[in-house]
Amino acid sequence: MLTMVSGLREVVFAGRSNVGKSTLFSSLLKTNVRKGKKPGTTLKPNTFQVGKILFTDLPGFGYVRGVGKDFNEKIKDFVVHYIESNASRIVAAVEVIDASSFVEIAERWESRGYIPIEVEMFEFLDEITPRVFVAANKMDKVEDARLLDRIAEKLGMQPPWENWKHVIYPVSAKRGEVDNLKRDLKHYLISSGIKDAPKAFRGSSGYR
Ligand SMILES: Nc1nc2c(ncn2[C@@H]2O[C@H](COP(=O)(O)OP(=O)(O)OP(=O)(O)O)[C@@H](O)[C@H]2O)c(=O)[nH]1
Ligand SMILES: [Mg+2]
Repeated sequence: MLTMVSGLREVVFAGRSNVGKSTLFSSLLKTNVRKGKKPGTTLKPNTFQVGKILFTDLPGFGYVRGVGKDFNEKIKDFVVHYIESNASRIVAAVEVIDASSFVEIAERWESRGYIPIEVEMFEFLDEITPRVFVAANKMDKVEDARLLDRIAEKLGMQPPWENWKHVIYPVSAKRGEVDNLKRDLKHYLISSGIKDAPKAFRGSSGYR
């Protein structure tokens, strides 16, 4: 049970390396964080705070070229530990996935007998945070939108994906096509009593 004291509240952005977390963070919010051409650009959290709402862009877990397996494990442990230790103030998590490669990567893991790391992360976030928004990013690279059904299925949601529009948000952070996610995240935060929330988002000024 969350104690709704007047302290800081937090929204975390999590996901594999290179899925576009930092790009999405900057296209939703009135801030510019470092984005990279190379995976592993964000090695420590970027934060953006407006009043009592804190947004955190976490480092990407999963395979990061050139840094070795131990380092990757450390990032994943860091992310899990960060979320666990801040759970009392986290009101939502945005799990960013690369919609154009998610299914293929998940199936590769499954064929080796593993639970895909992004599925595991979704289940973890779903359990520990009050609300998870899955940002299915890089939709500009997806030719057949039915791929979203397969993404939903991998995450344990019965297709069609349209039945899960309050969970799965197809976006293109690079093109700034994020209005669906922006609207629902903003409304969710307002309805959670976070009056500073609207001021944090791009294209919105002041209270509403
Ligand atoms: N095509 C396409 N590319 C995108 C989109 N969003 C981000 N990218 C690209 O994906 C690459 C990684 O973006 P980042 O925002 O740095 O990804 P990240 O998830 O923060 O990466 P880490 O910090 O390494 O975890 C960059 O080259 C972005 O330009 C998108 O919507 N479409
Ligand atoms: Mg990043």
